[in-house]
Amino acid sequence: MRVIHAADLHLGAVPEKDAPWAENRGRELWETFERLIEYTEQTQTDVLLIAGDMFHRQPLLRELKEVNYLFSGLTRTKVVLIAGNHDYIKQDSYYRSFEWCRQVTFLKSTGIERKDFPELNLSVYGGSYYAKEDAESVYNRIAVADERRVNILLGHGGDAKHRPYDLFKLQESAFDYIALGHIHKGGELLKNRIVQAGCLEPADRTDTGPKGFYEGEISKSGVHMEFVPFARRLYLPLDINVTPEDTVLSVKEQIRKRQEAEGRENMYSLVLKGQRDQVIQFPAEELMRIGNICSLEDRTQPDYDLEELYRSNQNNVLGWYMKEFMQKTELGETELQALHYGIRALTYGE
Ligand SMILES: [Mn+2]
Repeated sequence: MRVIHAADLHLGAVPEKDAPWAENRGRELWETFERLIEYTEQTQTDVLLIAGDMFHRQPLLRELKEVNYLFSGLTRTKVVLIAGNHDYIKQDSYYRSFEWCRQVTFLKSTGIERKDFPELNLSVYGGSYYAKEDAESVYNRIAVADERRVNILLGHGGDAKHRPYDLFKLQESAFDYIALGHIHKGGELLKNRIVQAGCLEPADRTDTGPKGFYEGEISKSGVHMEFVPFARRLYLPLDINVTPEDTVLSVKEQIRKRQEAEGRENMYSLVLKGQRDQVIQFPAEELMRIGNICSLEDRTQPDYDLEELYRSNQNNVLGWYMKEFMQKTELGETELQALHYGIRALTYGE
């Protein structure tokens, strides 16, 4: 059968909401989800697994209705959901009473429950969070009812406070495929067997690298699941190597070119490295105005010839200041930074 395994959609999150170039980021998370449902329909997928944190917080009733509307248009697909630590089933959660369309199975037990799909010879095991944290290792010892069926475990967690699991125990289990969520980075813990889907769309700045879902074939004769990049935008590092020949304008041009090459829609953590001409300073605000830069770190050092500067200033306040640093055999980054700030203050009166 054809399966899509996604997780951590974080609908309702509004990343980068203060960035002028990303006002609609919250909306984009929804659009990517809509796109996923369209894709699921187009590919006539049999099972769509959503391994928790479909919502970033408690879902609103109208949000559940929108999600349900999208699921209700699926002509072939069975959707199986669990609640994660972000959208855990709170006392007054709409998850408790919501009536899903026939396509959806919501595994809302606090422990592990099983849902059989006889027409697919499939059993899906899973359960939901009832608190923000749940340190119980619920996934380590689950017995499978019938090994002749395709058995899938749908889980959420993987760190000490969120349903930690022992990879060896999962490996020893009788599950054909273990579809996990929670670790936004994603990855195949065991190829074609134990997989963290990663978040569908980066939900905050720490979610760097490729994002999407896993897709493929699962049957009793084998499992073949592949990562499908699907996010609208990614967070990427952007390192620029500055030389003493560079100016503010030349650096801006380099940033723009790199953004063109790696995708103008992506969001960048900019780091300036190397040596700059001593009269050049990079004004953060001006660089940020290029757009799609979510952080800026200027690690450049001015291109003073320290030895020469020290020699020619030995009898004035600049030399006295430099002496302490120059006597050391090696300077750490912080000391070097302090030395340069001092030189700048004493030389240019800034
Ligand atoms: Mn989570």
